[in-house]
Amino acid sequence: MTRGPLLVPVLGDQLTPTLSSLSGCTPADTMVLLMELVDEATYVRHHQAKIALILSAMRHFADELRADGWRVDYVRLDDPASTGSFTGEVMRAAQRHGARGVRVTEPGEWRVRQMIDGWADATGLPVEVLSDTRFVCPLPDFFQWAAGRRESRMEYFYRDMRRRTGLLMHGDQPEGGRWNFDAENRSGPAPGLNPPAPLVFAPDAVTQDVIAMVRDRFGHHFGSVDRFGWPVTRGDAAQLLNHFITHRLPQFGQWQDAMLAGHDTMFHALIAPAMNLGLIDPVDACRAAQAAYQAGHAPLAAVEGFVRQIIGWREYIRGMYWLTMPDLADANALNATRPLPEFWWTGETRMRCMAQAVRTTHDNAYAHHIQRLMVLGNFALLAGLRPQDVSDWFLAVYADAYEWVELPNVAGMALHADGGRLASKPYAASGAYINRMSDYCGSCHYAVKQKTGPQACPFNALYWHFLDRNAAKLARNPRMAQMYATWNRMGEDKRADTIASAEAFLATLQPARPGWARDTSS
Ligand code: FAD
Ligand code: DLZ
Ligand code: SF4
Repeated sequence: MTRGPLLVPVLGDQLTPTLSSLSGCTPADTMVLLMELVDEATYVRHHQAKIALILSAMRHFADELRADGWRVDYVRLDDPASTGSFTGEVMRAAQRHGARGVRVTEPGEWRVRQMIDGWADATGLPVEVLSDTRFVCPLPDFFQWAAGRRESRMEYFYRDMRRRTGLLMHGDQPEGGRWNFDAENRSGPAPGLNPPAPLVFAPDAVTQDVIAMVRDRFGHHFGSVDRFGWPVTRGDAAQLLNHFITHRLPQFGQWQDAMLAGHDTMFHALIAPAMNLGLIDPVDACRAAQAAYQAGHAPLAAVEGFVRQIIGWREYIRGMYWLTMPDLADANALNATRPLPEFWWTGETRMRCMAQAVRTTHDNAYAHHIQRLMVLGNFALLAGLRPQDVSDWFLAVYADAYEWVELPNVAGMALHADGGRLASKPYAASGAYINRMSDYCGSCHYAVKQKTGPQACPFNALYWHFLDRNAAKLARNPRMAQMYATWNRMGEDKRADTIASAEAFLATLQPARPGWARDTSS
């Protein structure tokens, strides 16, 4: 019988010392395995900065574990013997160390779960898969919560999470007497609004090495590493969170939905990349925000808004991912078939809002929530872009993108491709919304107030085109009734003009060249 160590593979987004797979293990009896993998960098062609972030954070985490006394086997990307895949490397490591078994925390992605489910056969060893305790809601609890309901809406789930964590609670009652202060969190930008500069971290020697390797191996991927400034250690991530709590949280709520040209981060926290890697604990982040409220530093509406995003939306999105996979990956309830346009990769468009969103995505591997939902997502919804193309794009380009959080946001929240399981109505909006929430439209090539014709803001005619072509699926939704009533009241000529205008715009869209998101050579 083999008496070697227990092999504990730690995946690239499991960089947490209290990870369930490590808890209860003793360093002397355990071999931790971290793997830099070509397959993971290329199954979609991730943004260069995202690859640099993950690999640098992995290298720093290996050092952190070694400093805590763990034995770490670290497979580098350029290891000539590497197979490039999770399964291949677990098999090699199991042999190398004569492992007696494998222990792993459940992964974030369906695709990786399928691989792990094959490890027992591949290695001939017992494989234990443990729950990811870095989330507030264990998956079985989410499934049970969803099973008893006709509609599994976020708001009710969120209240359960408030009760479960005790965040912003007085006994069983919500702080301030209300669960939700969303209505106070929707202001358009005020004149002179000047968000604070984001905190950026100069790459240390480890990150510089990784950046050089990424330029060399993945320089043809979308994006740039020229302005890389993400935190890659637990200490830097804590500093980023503190910076947010001190300088941004007090105004986060009020300007949460606002957009300003050139201000790529507004008052947002910028913590999702670090949190999704495991460098920031979600509940700790919420407690820090709660403490700021208790100290009188930040208003309740801002703090509640922040807490809702994390223990509400983030947890709910994860639950919905595992509840609806694998079907969610192919969902296309609105039969949207238009290919992703090339300008999503090049940024070459005269639509100023879209150009701003693609530029910050390219430069920083980041765009804030309203750019993702109400500019990019809204465009994809109205133009009828194919959900799988849109999802590949979102998965590739953002530093915080892993399928468990990207796919439900794209297919469910932005595109309504899940038929409304996640959101009760599509987030569809015309140019007026973007004009109200941003300063983009004033110097755009297009006229936001013009409804039809080549100079008109494309969102305007596209909005009605979307409603018209999806009437059979959406007109009976009570939350859409007013929009359909307005459309039906419009004169025949005006409607025909609107449809023609939208179709003229759609005809100008050049489909993206193959190979941006996925390798199409084989
Ligand atoms: P803030 O705006 O400061 O919010 C604070 C935190 O709340 C975030 O860090 C995040 O952890 C959490 N949060 C807020 N909204 C959501 C949400 N809808 N789902 C999950 N967590 C949320 N988030 C990702 O982490 N990865 C993704 O790949 C991703 N893809 C998205 C795609 C679309 C189409 C949309 C509409 C949203 C997506 N989001 C994604 C959610 C959200 O936009 C990002 O979490 C946020 O922009 C990250 O920036 P921040 O840390 O500055 O967030
Ligand atoms: C996204 C990513 C990348 C680019 N590289 C690695 C890697 O080299 N090694 C690794 O363990 N994980 C990587 N990841 C994250 C995985 O693709 C995967 O998304 C997560 O482990 C979630 O299942
Ligand atoms: Fe975007 Fe239309 Fe405004 Fe131009 S006019 S920035 S396309 S919403």
